[in-house]
Amino acid sequence: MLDVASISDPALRPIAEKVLAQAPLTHAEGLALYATRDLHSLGRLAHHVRTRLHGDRVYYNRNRHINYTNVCALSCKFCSFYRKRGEDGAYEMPVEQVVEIAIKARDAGATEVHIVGGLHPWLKFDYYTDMLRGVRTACPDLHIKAFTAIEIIHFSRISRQSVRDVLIALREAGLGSLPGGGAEIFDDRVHDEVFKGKVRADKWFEVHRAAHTLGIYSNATMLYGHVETPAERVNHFIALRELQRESLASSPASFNCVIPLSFIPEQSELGYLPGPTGLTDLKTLAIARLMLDNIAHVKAFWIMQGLGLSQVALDWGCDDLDGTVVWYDITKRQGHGTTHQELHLQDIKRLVREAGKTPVERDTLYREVRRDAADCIVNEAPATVA
Ligand code: V47
Repeated sequence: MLDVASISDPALRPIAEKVLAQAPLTHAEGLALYATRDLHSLGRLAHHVRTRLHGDRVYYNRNRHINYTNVCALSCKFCSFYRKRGEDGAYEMPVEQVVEIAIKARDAGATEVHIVGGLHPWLKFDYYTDMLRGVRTACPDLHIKAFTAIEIIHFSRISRQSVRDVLIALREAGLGSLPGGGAEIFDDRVHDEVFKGKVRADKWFEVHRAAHTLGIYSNATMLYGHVETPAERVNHFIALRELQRESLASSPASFNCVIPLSFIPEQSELGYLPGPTGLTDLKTLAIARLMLDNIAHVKAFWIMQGLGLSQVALDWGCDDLDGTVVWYDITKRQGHGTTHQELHLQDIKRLVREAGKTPVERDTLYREVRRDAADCIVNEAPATVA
């Protein structure tokens, strides 16, 4: 049990009382968490919540990220992934190539493919539905988590359909859930400075609200450590908490997890920025856990936080590490400049066990996946773990 009297920063004590009472924290309390120098108490508070929700379990999945194109109509300053049409290194994968990667992933034991790309200026909506159908037909048991809210808005424009109709068409073609990307920071000042040209926060929310209403689960991200302030990060968390409250009031479909993404400046237009420090990483992950009392999981995405810090984060509010990933093109730090960024199963388990926790393989919807000695999934209908 957390001992409030042992907290040395007096500003944290009333917050700790609220955390123990499971009451939602205010904006001012979120700021007090960022301002504190009592780091151990902040970590303990987040760990208390994480342990209450998940015990010593740490979730991971066997997945493949597939980035089908890096051609993008946008030019976000934080992004080193996008290329313009015809530019050196620009690519778009034919549908067959995406399907081939999915088949290899399935054969290697993956339960999920995570498919996202740039806003390609000339691919038609059929390309995306054909891609989903192709993967679903070849691998009926593979969960397809695909397309950020920004891509969904782009599809709505190119196909002249409402967001809702686009989601229905994608689900019909095989879409299982939406990833959390494209959220960046929900703030007009930051938007205009760093990702002008992208739709604003209201559109991101429109997509996730529509998805939840249709029974489609999704995730949520926040890109931190560039030009945003702690106050803007806390606003971002509160906006997510509000939509989650609204979604949970009407349907079980909601945000599965929140993923605070640590900004990697290299090769981007913001390459002159230092990027977040280890303390900003740890504080942001812990504060995400404390502010988002109605989102079950907080993911430390090892690709961006790095393996070392992600392991430490398991004691700072995080209960999920994403997964095996294998190929990742959006940032390349863990791949030493290449897209091959793979975390082997034995390494995930070793990291988790060394942190004194129990590794639990999950599927996209956080149901436990059990396997036999031959690596075949043995649970027919996986049990929900949180
Ligand atoms: O939307 C882009 C971010 C996101 C950089 O839903 C950058 O399970 C850091 O959303 N440094 C895509 N981040 C990744 C994403 C994601 C990742 C893992 C799991 C899930 C999930 C979602 O990457 C983009 C953007 O916010 N990003 N550039 C950068 N230089």
